[in-house]
Amino acid sequence: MIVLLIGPAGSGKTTLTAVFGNYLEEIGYDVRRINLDPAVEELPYSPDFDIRKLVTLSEVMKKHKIGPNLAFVKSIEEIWEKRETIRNFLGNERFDICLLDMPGQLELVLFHSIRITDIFKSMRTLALFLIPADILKTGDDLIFLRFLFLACKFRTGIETLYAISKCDMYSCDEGNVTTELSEVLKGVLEYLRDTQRVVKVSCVTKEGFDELLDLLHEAFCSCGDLS
Ligand SMILES: Nc1nc2c(ncn2[C@@H]2O[C@H](COP(=O)(O)OP(=O)(O)OP(=O)(O)O)[C@@H](O)[C@H]2O)c(=O)[nH]1
Ligand SMILES: [Mg+2]
Repeated sequence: MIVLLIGPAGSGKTTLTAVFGNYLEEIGYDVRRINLDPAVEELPYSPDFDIRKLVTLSEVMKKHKIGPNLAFVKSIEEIWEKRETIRNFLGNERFDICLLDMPGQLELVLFHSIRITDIFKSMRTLALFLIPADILKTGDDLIFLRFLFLACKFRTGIETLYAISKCDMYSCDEGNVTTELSEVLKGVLEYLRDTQRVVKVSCVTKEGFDELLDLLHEAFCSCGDLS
């Protein structure tokens, strides 16, 4: 099985790849570790496949003379072009579990027109979404993170599970947080029931600006009707 470790920046994907990988080996699993982060400088594990042999963020920045954010977008395109190399590696290896350490830029998983997770889709793949305990304090946080998790699940089309990471550092009693949930859910349902008309804007033709301005004003209007 292949496990894609996804989650917000700094949620512990790389550390889990190292430490959980060691744990799995200790209990007899044949483990592979893949680094798919073109920006990482140092890894706490020795990758069996390292995307930096094919693409690095610094090279992409230099080549295109661009900053790190756009370079990340471009590096996803380059990884996609080289996807057969990754697929061949996986196809030729025999393992019980392959831990795949994804980049922290969640938007690259979610919002890029290329879904790099498609590289692994036809294989026996799960995604594990890490929710770092430090940002899980209230019911609101839980709702937000669950939506983010669901967004990953729908966007990738890969069976996705979630785990709370770094729970040694922070109290992460999801039970406490869940007690606030029903109140928050009521608010979410209200929010989803709201119908807001769709406004389309273009910065080239400047179309839709009047409608956008109307919408912004109406948000503060006592009638509260954005339909
Ligand atoms: N206390 C504690 N610290 C952790 C744990 N997991 C990760 N960390 C720390 O959190 C920081 C970020 O961990 P990483 O594993 O690099 O996180 P990441 O999700 O790979 O980060 P990006 O790739 O930059 O998105 C590091 O300083 C880790 O040592 C954990 O379970 N407990
Ligand atoms: Mg990492």
